[in-house]
Amino acid sequence: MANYYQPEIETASREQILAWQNERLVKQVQHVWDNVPYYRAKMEEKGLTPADIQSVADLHKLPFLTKDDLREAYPYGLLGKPLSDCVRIQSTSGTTGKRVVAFYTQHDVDLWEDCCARAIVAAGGTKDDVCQVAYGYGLFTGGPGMNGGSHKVGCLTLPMSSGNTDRQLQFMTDLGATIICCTPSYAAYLAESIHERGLRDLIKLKAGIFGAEAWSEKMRHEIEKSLGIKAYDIYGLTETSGPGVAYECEEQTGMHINEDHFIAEIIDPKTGEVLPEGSKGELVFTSITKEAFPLLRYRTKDICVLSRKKCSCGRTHVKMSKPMGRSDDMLIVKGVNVFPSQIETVLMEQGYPANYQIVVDRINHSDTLEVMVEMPAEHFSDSLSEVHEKEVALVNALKSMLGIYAKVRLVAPKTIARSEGKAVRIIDKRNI
Ligand code: DLL
Repeated sequence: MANYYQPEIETASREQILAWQNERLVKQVQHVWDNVPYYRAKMEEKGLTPADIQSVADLHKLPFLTKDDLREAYPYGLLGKPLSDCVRIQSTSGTTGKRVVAFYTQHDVDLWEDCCARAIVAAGGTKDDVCQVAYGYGLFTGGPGMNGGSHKVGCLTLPMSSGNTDRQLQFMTDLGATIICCTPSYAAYLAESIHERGLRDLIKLKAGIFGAEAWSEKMRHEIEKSLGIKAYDIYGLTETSGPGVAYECEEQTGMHINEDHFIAEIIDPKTGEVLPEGSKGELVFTSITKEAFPLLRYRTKDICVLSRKKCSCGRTHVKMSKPMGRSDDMLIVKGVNVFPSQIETVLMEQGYPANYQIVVDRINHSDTLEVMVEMPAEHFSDSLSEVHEKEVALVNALKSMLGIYAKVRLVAPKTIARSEGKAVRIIDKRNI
């Protein structure tokens, strides 16, 4: 019994979607050519003019954009509209160098909020719901995007922002929040706090919309079980607007990409070659409706797989798998590729909570990998030898998943700092 926010778009025929994409791509390329000298120069370098792009089939000819381009063009170099037409910026938390600043016209904000509204309705949201938005507000896109989507659906919106767990739980119980939007790691922390305070019976939540960071299926099941909700994934990035680029429906087998606004490609991150459907590779987005910050062939660095298998929810837009990692988050330890998500899967399979940290170092010219993980509270009283046995079991499980030795350190519950936004999972001391 699927619900849609914009049924005629969400369930449009594939032919219709392609027709929209063809028409909008041609217009977008012309818009960029006319208004974004930085990208026009890239096209000229390849000997391209807008006439070379007649349809989606020509997309592969266009040059890529990367985060480095965004930094180089900072702050106004990729603007597609005069500043006087822009009404908003959002920005990334950016760990190094310049931040990414994305610009929006009112029209851009409007379409972005529609995308977030689609996600909320797909999670069962209606005007009768109370939607608690516990993503950060401000420069981060999570709070503002979901806030706008929640308004559009007509939910009573609780603009909590992230953090202040006591206040979150007070509003959640007093105002009977039915939908919670936050990072999955904060959702896990909220669940933990709810149980500790004996509030479980006062919680009316039915759904959670969690994204902005990687989370495993195991973590989904844990959160669903402890909060008694259905947990939906949502994906997006500041560069392409924010949350709502893709979102999950009740099937929970991947996220529908809003293809009336974005064309998705999967490429080989090493060669840039476009890969056939079903291949695992780097996700690339072309925005086809953006006015202020139109990005053509933007390399996300997120590794995933696309699928056009028919979805039981009736939506026809392509689905992306959960990102399996980032091409830049992939650790290379002793020459072996290690994704944090692989480690998380092992930990959760072995019954550990998602509170862990991965520490990579280089000692005597040799890489070391250490996984610090919190013991579940019920095991904390175990004897030293029992703890050691558990560590050995984890070392073996990690070895069979990763193919290399990882030292395991079981630590007391609540030792690893909780995050209110995106969790910090990796400490790579080799870069220091
Ligand atoms: O995290 C936008 C967002 C806010 C998405 C709220 C969902 C909910 P950035 O801070 O620019 O934007 O980070 C974008 O976060 O390239 C992915 O690597 C990662 N990411 C976002 N959603 C997911 C997800 C927001 N559902 C980067 N699963 C992206 C895994 C995700 N990773």
